[in-house]
Amino acid sequence: MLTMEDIIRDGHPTLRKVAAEVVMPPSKEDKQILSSLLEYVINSQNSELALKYSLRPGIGLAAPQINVSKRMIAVHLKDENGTLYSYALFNPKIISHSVEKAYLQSGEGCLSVDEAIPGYVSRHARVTVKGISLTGEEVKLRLKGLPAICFQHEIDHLNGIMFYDYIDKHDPYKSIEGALAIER
Ligand code: K1U
Ligand code: NI
Repeated sequence: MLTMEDIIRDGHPTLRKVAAEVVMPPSKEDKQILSSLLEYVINSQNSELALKYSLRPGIGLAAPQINVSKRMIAVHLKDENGTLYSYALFNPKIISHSVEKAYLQSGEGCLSVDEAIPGYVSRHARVTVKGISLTGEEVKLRLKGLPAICFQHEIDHLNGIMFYDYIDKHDPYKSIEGALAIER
């Protein structure tokens, strides 16, 4: 079981690397790593387990955050309608996206960043993501709202990009023209 001790923090070089594709079919070890990412996110949203193991709550996690530079992510969250998005994917890829932008009104956080970094993070409002599930099926997801933002945040981790890279240093709350503001 993963804990916060397994999560590397900002400044670690792995967080700035482009992660390698996972060779298909995945090895037993890669499947185990991907399952452990999803398990962390689910456990972290369980208040009893979060308290017992000092887990910081998260809605997503990417393999580079546990110092594994391979293209694997897990996401576990509900959208504004209560629909659950619970996915563990190998080699996730954004295959198309909207021109329209969106941002989280409350800003973003990251389990690899211990302090809050205020500001708007510009994202695509809608994305289509493809990837391979733990059972080997190809998954294609059309996403908007918080799920779209979360998948973009996690896929950025696979490319060495941190959420604060998008924040304007001089004006963190600079308005993003035509962008949708998303509440959570
Ligand atoms: O990748 C990570 O570091 C996890 C990160 C993902 C994320 C945050 C904000 C926007 C998009 C993606 C987190 O989960 S930070 C914690 C968080 O946002 C949250 C935790 C519990 C409930 C609701 C939100
Ligand atoms: Ni993050």
